[in-house]
Parts: sequence; C-alpha cells; structure tokens
Amino acid sequence: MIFESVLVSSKTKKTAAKKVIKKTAAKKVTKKTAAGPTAASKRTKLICISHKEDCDGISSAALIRQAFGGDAILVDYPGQMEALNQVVSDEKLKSLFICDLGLSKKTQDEFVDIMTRLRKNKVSVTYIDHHDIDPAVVKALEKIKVKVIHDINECTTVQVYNAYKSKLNDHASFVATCAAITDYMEDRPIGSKLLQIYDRQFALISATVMTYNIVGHQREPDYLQYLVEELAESKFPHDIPNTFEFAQIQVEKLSQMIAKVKVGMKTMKNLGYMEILDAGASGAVNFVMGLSGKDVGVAYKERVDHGIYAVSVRGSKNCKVHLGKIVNLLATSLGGSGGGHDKACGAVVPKPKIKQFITELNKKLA
Ligand SMILES: [Mn+2]
Repeated sequence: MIFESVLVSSKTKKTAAKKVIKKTAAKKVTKKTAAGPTAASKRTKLICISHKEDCDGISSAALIRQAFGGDAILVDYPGQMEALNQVVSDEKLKSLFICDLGLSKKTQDEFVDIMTRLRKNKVSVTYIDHHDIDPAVVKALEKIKVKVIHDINECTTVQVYNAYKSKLNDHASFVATCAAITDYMEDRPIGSKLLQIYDRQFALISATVMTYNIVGHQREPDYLQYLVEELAESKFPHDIPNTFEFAQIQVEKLSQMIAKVKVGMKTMKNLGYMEILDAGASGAVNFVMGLSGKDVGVAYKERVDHGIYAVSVRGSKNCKVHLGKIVNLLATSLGGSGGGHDKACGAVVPKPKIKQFITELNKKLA
C-alpha cells in the first residue's frame, strides 16, 4: 500500500524506465505543450514519475496524464532515485511531476540535489505527496521553486484532483475516490466528500479490483502503463478487460495465504510474525496481524540475491505507537533502512539481523 521500501528486481525497474524513454522519444512533442516556432527552449517533454505499487501512485499518474498529457515513469521506492537521475540528464525535459513517492532520511538529500540540478536547467518541478516529510526538505524545495503540494491528510491522487480539477473531467473524482480507499484515506475531509458522490459499494469493489490488478502485475511494466492510460481515459475498472477475472485469481491466492498464515505464524508478547516463502510479504502481513490477535504484525521475505529481508509491518487501530518511526530507527541501527506511516510501514533488514529486528521491535512495543 504505502511505504513498502523494498521489492521488485532491478531488472524489472530498468525495463520499465527504458520502455518509457523510448516511447517518449518517439512522440517528440508532449500533448498540450505549446511549442511553437517562437519557443526559446527545445524543452518540450512532460514526465510524471509516480509510485507503481498501489492504486494511489497509478491513479496520480493517470490524473496528471489527463490534465497535462506527457508520459509516466512508474517506479518503486528503490527505483525512485535511479529514475530521477535518468530524467535529470534528459535535455528535452520541460516539466516534471513526482507523485506519491515519500522521502526518507536516506534519500532526501540526494532528492534535493537532483531537484536543484533540474531547476538550474529551468525544468518546472511539482512534488505531490502525503507521506511524512522533514520540514527542512519542504523549505529547501520551496527555496529552489519546486512546487510542493503536500498534505499528510489526503492521499496523493486526491491532492492531484484538488489542485488540477479545472483541467480534469468529472470521472477524475472517481479515480481519486478509489485511490483514497486504497490508502485508507477515504475518511479525510476531501476524500470523504468525493466518496459521497458515488455509491460506497461500487467504489469499494472498483478500488479493490484495481488494487489486485496493480499488485498482481508488478513485474509487467507495460500493463501498469496501460492501466495509467485507461484510467486517464476515464475507464472504470470494470470496463478494462479481464480485471475482475484477474482479481478473482488474486483472491484465491489470498485465501490460500490465510491458510498458510494460520499454520506458519508465530507470536511474541506484542506482535505476530511470519517468514513468507512464496509470495510478497505485504500481501500476508495483514493476515499475520489479524490472525495472531496481536496489535502488530510482521511479515518478511528473503531477497536471496540481495542478502536481505524485505519486511512489512502493520498495526491495528489499537496500536498506539508510530510504527514507521520505530521501524526507521531500528532498521537503520541494524544496517538496513525503513520507515512509513504510523500503522503501515516497511523495512529492509540484513539477513542475519532479522531475528534481532523482531525481538527488538517486540520490546519497543511494550
Ligand atoms: Mn499514497
């Protein structure tokens, strides 16, 4: 869902970036960009770099595309900086949007550096996000005239919708509603107003089917691009071929996961935990929390070639601590990294430290 700092092979990442660059180059001029003969600069390209792992990231990219045209580059957290470093040397780049990609202590300085280079080249940059951010970073970005749209109380797509309503059609409010649901933010001031426009059950099933299609196609960058285009063209999820059939396959896999968690989950005083062998940790973690009866669930999966565990952590409504902050400090102290929201976060932990990570986390929850 949210700050899943891990995942997806660099192979997939590179393919995604390459393909988008090619596509963009072939198009030459981005939609709706006035590039008359009088234009002083040869910069014409508009790019949106957005989060590829959930409905909020994909939907943000779709609404930016509907409002401004241009192309999307879809990335996960590890691929974020690589994509930014790639666009910074693109001499055609005129305008850049960065959506739903939170920053961490580890990435924020490099991020500001890259933004500074873009601004020196007169590239217009808009950063739209809802993840916790260091106020000093916002200051630094505003100083170099990066437009920052940031509200921790609304998901990114809702903020995109709110900022560019006049350039969007009516259906965009539905795209934003689904994104808000997926990010557990449909109860926020703007999000809840948008949800009221639609039948709740209709919005829920649409958001859920979209989410299963996004999660199940993480290794197919062309399909994710296709989803961005279809949403930008105001298609409902059920009007995109085979989405409901695909969602059915995903729910079958999830029901098998419930059975596996019941057997494999272990508990400590303050948390439930489980190593996941054959699926993503983020798909299992809610079950680990729920079925353990504890207020915190931890699921982790080994990335064999990286010597690390990709860890997902979830807290229940009763969980009173800020898991993102605790996990950030703990993972960093063990030579890894991590962070995220109060009740949903992720981490990368060196393989030999995973047991220590769980025991220490259990202690900090006391
Ligand atoms: Mn989001």
